[in-house]
Amino acid sequence: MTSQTVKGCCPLDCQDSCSWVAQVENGRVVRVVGAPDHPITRGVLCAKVRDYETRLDAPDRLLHPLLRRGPKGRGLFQRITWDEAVSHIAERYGAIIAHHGGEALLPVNFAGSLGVVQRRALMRLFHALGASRFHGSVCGQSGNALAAEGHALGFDPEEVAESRLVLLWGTNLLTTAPHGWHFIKAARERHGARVICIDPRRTRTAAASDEHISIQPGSDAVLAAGLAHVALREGLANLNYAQAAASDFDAFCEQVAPWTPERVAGLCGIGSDAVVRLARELAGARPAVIRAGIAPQQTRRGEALVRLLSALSVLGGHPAQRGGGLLIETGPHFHDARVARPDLMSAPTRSFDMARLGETLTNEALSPPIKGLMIWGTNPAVTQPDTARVRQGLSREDLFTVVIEHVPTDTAAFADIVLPSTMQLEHFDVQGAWGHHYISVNHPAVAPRGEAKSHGGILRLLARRMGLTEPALQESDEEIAEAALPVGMELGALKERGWIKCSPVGFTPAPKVRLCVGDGVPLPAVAPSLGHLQLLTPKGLFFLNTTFADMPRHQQSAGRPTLEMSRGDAEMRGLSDGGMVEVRNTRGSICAHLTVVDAMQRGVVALPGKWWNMATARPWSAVNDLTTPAWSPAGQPAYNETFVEVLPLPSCSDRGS
Ligand SMILES: Nc1nc2c(c(=O)[nH]1)N[C@H]1C(S)=C(S)[C@@H](COP(=O)(O)OP(=O)(O)OC[C@H]3O[C@@H](n4cnc5c(=O)[nH]c(N)nc54)[C@H](O)[C@@H]3O)O[C@H]1N2
Ligand SMILES: Nc1nc2c(c(=O)[nH]1)N[C@H]1C(S)=C(S)[C@@H](COP(=O)(O)OP(=O)(O)OC[C@H]3O[C@@H](n4cnc5c(=O)[nH]c(N)nc54)[C@H](O)[C@@H]3O)O[C@H]1N2
Ligand code: SF4
Ligand SMILES: [Mo]
Repeated sequence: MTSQTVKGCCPLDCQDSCSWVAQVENGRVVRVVGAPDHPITRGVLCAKVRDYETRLDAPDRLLHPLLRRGPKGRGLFQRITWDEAVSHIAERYGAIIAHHGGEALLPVNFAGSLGVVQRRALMRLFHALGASRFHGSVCGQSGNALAAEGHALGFDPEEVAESRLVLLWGTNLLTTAPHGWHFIKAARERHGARVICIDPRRTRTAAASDEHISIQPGSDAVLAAGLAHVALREGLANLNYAQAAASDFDAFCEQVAPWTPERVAGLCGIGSDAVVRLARELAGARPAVIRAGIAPQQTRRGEALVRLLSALSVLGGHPAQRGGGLLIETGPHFHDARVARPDLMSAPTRSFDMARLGETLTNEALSPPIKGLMIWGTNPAVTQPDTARVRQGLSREDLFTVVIEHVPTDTAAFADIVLPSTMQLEHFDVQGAWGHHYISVNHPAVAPRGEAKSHGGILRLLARRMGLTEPALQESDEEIAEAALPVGMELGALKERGWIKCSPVGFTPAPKVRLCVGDGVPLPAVAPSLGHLQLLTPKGLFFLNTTFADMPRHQQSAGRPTLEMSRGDAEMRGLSDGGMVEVRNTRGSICAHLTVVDAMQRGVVALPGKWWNMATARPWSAVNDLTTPAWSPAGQPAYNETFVEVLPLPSCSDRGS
């Protein structure tokens, strides 16, 4: 028997970017365990990834290239060889470029794998072809916009251990970035830090906190304005710090002046005394961390929310002390974007917001129209707002679509060609993180299953077949990865050590940031309309967005698509716990099982986990069939501004199709 351990890291779109050790026996991965000596991972992987080796043999794993053999969206394919697939793609892309120009091609990618090779290598091909580009985010674009203005949105999470108050603002940390809890625990033990969680739902994180403040979704910016109001009125603000950090401090004081605790309380669904108490506690902590999630940004007024959270942090002078300040996201000093080699473009090309794919693909006024698509590391037919329009675009007969995937997703069902991608245990990669300061390496533990290829491998094949001679298109995966390392970091050292901490030096907060919300009033994003329920679609414990929803173990752990509703709302509608319901609005309708919960804001329902149709063989399960096609000015999709009705349903199969 041969047995060996291989150092790697988790590629999923999660702030913890864990390092792992794969135990390989006779050429098979028998176990994947958290790296015991990694300062964040500390030997533990989460409920999703603790049996990651089973993902290699997912029952629906894609093992060969496929060619479409039926109407788009049906997922009917026939197996072809790599040679046939590559020829077909080269021919179709070539013809599109000849007739419409390079900009008729569009790559679309998100964070399915955070590895730089898997994520960025293929961009070299599209840059060299003069393809259209993409920008924006389906995740936290409001935060990105404020960071670009110079707001400090993060710091080393290990410093949270020095915090005296942890304000968990719209984050279900124990589910979505569980290793962050190590440092909260340390702050409690060392400094008796209090932990307060602000969330419309009583999540496991809320339950583990010292206090849960249940809030009306979308009203957080108002609460923040109220907290600032009290801090200023009671002389609790750190005026020296705030005046030095803000470009518009006086105007900000005027802006929050009308936001009395009483006025705020009504809009937020919390008591005015709680607003005053929280303001005093936040101002008095030396320092406090405002640890915010992504979900509260996901409205049309996401930028206002992030700006006001930053203002609260500045007003208390929290960033001046170790362990204090706003922490939404942070990453190591790492040049992810360099891997894409934008210099390979001979001239700058047009760029589309990747969070508006439905619009781009159905826009008849585009010149040239998008005629060729390549999608990897994202599942837009399930995750984008207004998925009906995304699917409408993907259904176009004149659109040639290549999807690179691990499993046959709802998006892959629309592809003309599907290419099988390697998984993290099968390829070499290197990655940064968006929740800590470590750069991690991933060594392949086993040979690829079937005919799966790394994205570097796919790049090299396609570039050669398309007659592109640029050396950057033939680099090895290790050479591609190396481009992302900061100056002075040796790939050899990283390969040996597994991870290296490298705190950011590139980002310096602007000397003065703007605290005022542009249009004056931080009103809630939405005024709930009578009789309708606001639908939240938070993250599930056993899925990573849509990933793992096809795995038997994960499905079994997650149970079934479940809608959480407050007892009062359920009684009003005559709905009972465990019953089947239809969740619908003018855009669509899905089925779920009802769970009646006690601690939940009235007027709010939540459907955790991103279920999808191909994985569950349950049609009508994808929540974005219902979400509002709306975006903030910065392009933040407003998933959480969705209103629905909930009706009893004897069974989903009664619905017909
Ligand atoms: N297990 C697991 N972990 C994940 C993911 C996953 O799918 N599964 N996804 C990863 C990704 S891509 C991301 S972006 C992060 C997201 O991480 P989080 O932002 O922490 O995740 P969510 O569950 O979307 O939202 C957190 C909480 O915000 C609450 N919330 C919703 N709207 C509001 C609001 O208006 N105000 C307030 N105060 N609270 C609100 C929800 O009830 C929810 O409990 O998680 C990452 N980690
Ligand atoms: N209603 C609603 N919509 C949401 C959200 C929400 O909370 N509510 N969350 C939003 C957020 S925060 C995010 S980040 C987005 C996520 O949106 P997506 O990025 O589209 O979601 P994922 O499920 O993470 O999709 C990743 C896909 O990449 C594939 N993949 C993983 N690794 C590789 C690889 O190495 N190679 C290839 N080729 N493919 C790979 C996976 O199999 C999976 O199908 O969804 C957004 N949409
Ligand atoms: S999903 Fe997150 S918590 Fe789980 S193993 Fe990966 S990085 Fe760690
Ligand atoms: Mo995300």
